[in-house]
Amino acid sequence: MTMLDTAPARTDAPATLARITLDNAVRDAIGALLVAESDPSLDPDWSTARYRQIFSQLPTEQLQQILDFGRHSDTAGVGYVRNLPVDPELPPTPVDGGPSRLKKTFVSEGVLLGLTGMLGEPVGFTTEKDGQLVHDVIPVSGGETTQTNMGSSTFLNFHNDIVYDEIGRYDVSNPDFLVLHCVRADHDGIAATHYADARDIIRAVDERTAEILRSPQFRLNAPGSYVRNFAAGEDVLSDPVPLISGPEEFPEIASSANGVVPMTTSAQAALDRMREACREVAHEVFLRPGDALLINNRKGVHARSQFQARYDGQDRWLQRSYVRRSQWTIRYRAVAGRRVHN
Ligand SMILES: O=C(O)CCC(=O)C(=O)O
Ligand SMILES: [Fe+2]
Repeated sequence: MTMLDTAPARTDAPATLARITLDNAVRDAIGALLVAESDPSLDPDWSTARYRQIFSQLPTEQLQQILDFGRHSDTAGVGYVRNLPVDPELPPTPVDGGPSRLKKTFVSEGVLLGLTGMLGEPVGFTTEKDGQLVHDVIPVSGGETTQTNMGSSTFLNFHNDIVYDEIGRYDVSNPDFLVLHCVRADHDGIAATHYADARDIIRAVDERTAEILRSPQFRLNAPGSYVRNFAAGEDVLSDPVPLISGPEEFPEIASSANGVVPMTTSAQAALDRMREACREVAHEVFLRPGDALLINNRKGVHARSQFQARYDGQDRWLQRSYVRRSQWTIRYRAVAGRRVHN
């Protein structure tokens, strides 16, 4: 695992982690505007317009850095944004997984959707957090060992955020990016978010493994939340897919936290090697309030370490958004009369 602050300088490869730290003055100026805004779920289209206006206060270089992160194939897969404004007062972390009904200000939601708006469009899926644009990622009692965002006591495997889709592919209509924004850290400060970039993974594995990863010998299980809520707990496997695809220089990776089923013994060996490689090359970030991670959901896979949940109102609390560069190509999933997707 590459510790962030001790990562060796790499001269031969593009940096796969970008860092953006706001100046205190910029943080305070943006915070003062966000604290006056109301709950964005009341009128999301108005609010996202307003957040674009507010975040245009970033210095041009930082704005460009975030825009470049969203638009170019050769930029980093993960962006670590720090010193963001925080809410003046925080209610307890909801023990039921949220949303909180006690949150009086909406600074964290504004930061999340403001960053989202620089990468693309926030999207909601009815099968994930009921179509909401702001997802609460909170440990939930009973979910400790699940491969979902309710988990805590087990390592959440390297994965992309995928969505069940009748077309048989879960890696097509899924988000291009996700943003993770830390509202509250875990008690012990040990919960780490990992990101492994497919470019680094490919470099770490041998040619034969890469070749197998590029062949359609794997089936992805649907997300844990889908299996639980919509499939009576039964696995729902995708069509056979490759885990790595696309040009050598700009590979795309697809993997499921809730189970990847290799169809041959060599595919199993390649998957095992890929998982090992993920741990070897991953960036590791311990998110704190005021930190956000911009995650390219195609260039790499992410994971979360174990931590201890206490369900005492002070547990780890992230907010998350799903981002598409365009909603046009997923219009076949549009829910009539609502601006969400099924
Ligand atoms: O909790 C984390 O750090 C990551 C969780 C995750 O994978 C997600 O919310 O998609
Ligand atoms: Fe995830």
